[in-house]
Amino acid sequence: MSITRRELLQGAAIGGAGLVVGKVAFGGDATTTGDTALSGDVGKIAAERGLLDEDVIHAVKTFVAPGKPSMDSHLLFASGGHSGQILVMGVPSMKLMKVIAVFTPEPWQGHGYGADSSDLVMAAGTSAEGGAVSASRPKLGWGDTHHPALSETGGEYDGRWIYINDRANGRIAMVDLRDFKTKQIFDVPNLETSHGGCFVTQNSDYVHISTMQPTLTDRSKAESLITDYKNVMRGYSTFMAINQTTGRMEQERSFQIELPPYTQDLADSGKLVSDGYAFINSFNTEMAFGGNMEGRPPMEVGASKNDFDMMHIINWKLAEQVIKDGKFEMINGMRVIRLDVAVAEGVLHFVPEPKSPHGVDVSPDGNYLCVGGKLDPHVTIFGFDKILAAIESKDYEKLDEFGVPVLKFDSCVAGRVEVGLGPLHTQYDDKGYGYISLFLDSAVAKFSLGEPYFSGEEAFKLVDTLKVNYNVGHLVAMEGDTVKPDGKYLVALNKWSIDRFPVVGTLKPQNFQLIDLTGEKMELLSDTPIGIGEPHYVQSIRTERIKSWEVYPAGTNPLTMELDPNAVADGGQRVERTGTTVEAWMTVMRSQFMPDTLHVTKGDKVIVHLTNVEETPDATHGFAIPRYNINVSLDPGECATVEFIADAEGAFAMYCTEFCSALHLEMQGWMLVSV
Ligand code: RUQ
Ligand code: CUA
Repeated sequence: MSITRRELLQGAAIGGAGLVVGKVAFGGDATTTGDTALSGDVGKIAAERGLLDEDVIHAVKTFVAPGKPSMDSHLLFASGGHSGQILVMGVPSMKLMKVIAVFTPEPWQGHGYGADSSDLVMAAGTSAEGGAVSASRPKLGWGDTHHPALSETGGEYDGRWIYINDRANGRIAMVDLRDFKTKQIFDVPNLETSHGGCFVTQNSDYVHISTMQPTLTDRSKAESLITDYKNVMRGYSTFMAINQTTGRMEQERSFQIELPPYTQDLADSGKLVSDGYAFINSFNTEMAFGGNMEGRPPMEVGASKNDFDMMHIINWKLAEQVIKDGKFEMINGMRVIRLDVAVAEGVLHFVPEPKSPHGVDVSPDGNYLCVGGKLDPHVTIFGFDKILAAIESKDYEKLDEFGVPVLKFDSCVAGRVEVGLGPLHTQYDDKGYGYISLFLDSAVAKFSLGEPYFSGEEAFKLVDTLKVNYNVGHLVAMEGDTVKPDGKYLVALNKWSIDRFPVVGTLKPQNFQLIDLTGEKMELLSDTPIGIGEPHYVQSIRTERIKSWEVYPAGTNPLTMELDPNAVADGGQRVERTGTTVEAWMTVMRSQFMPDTLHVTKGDKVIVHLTNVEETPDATHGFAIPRYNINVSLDPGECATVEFIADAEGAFAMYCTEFCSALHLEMQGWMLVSV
């Protein structure tokens, strides 16, 4: 849908674009209102609201009329930052559709309040072998979601699963897109924190994550971080194998590659010509670790000394072979290829990258790697063909202090484009352009790639810049990470929103700005405040690729997506006592629980199997015993189990938390706990 300003003002092409003009007259009336060229009712309303012509055009380009949800051509899956969740939004409407509960308990969906399906997922995510949690504060009650990764087939999104990393604790979660629920949280061994990823390989064989701050390899020697950083700290690049039926990560088939204790930053997967490779940026090759009170420079100074840091080039297909050959060590339950082995086997190479780099993003054809150096005004564009040739001819500049061969910078660079200050992350459209965020300039720069997209004078050129407001981090173009981007729209994820929205307290919302990519110049269409968390990265997918279920087959446990053996059919109800265990099989439907009264003795173990027997989409019921902190959400067809000890006596109200019918308030019951 692309309407020029002229067409819109003339009322032409609108029907063809699928928009209904109805009573609104464009250009039908000769009189204009104020200094707008819009006429009739539209001109009048625009003038009253202080809107300019282009504002109206932008509104028409992004408005989704009531009852026409299909007009959102794409969905965004945005990280929710340290809210620990994923936000689902429509494009171009930019409306929030859903918050998917991931690392943090979320009461609306009953995530983490007693149901087996979410409690088990959350508990499993805190048990890495070799991991440590405080005994006095043992529960990881939050995560810091950063980089979502949609599953891919042949480098295109397939709408099966989405993975996201927990920057805080080095975990990865898997969300099943059949029901938009979190099915697995995996605490990756040997990772204290994470950043590099998530990305999936082009056929979702693996989901990748690497360390951010490196890991202390011997927990019992904390002070050796100060005295012996270079030897006791290590980074890890992790390839978590994905089960192709369930989407779950499988530790036994996964592996890690040990890395020097630099700070591994963003990473991306090779695709097409570079399939089988992974690329991880790093900074702090200085190996600074702060200590300003002890006379050492603060981290920001210590880590910014070198003119070049090192992009890690990992040949993971070769690493698979090294693992097969048994050249690994088991560390905390994970198969690890040691650094010296990775070097000897040719799994790991470095190429210098300028000035504290941040994003590395692989182009749709797989050949270009665009790197933004936070302290360098250029985007540096590496050619994978050049990198491969340099590896093959051993075109090394030197070996770094860990023995890793460093390829010659000049041999690997395809082009450099001066784009502006603070370049970070690159996205791609369908025409061979890259779009890079400029944090310091608060802008987006559009530049051209080289062959086969552009050649000669036209290649590697800055072609447009657009101001955004303000302090932009990531960008997302529609399917802009895939082998076939859609172009059309770009979203800038701005960290600050000064003056853009009404003041809603001292913490202001962040600002997503929607940008039209269909014209020659980028055009800002809308601002959207994000009231939940600090989104870091977003992936976008064509709406039609999502084939979510609307109701579960009766009695489905979301954890297995199969019939739960404890599900009851319509109207079934049963209570059994064995010793001090009371087990109930309960039917949940409009507008009652069956049974609705539970008699237990103080100290009993209570197990309740709940089945929502509804077959109507949206007929979700809740099951809460508030004073026991139990709050379960049961979607139509869903079966869940709650288990607890009845350790407080009294008559406890049970009720349904969703307004499910006219007699929703009547949907309640009692748990009677006697001594
Ligand atoms: S990065 S701070 Cu995605 Cu620019 Cu995490
Ligand atoms: Cu069921 Cu309200």
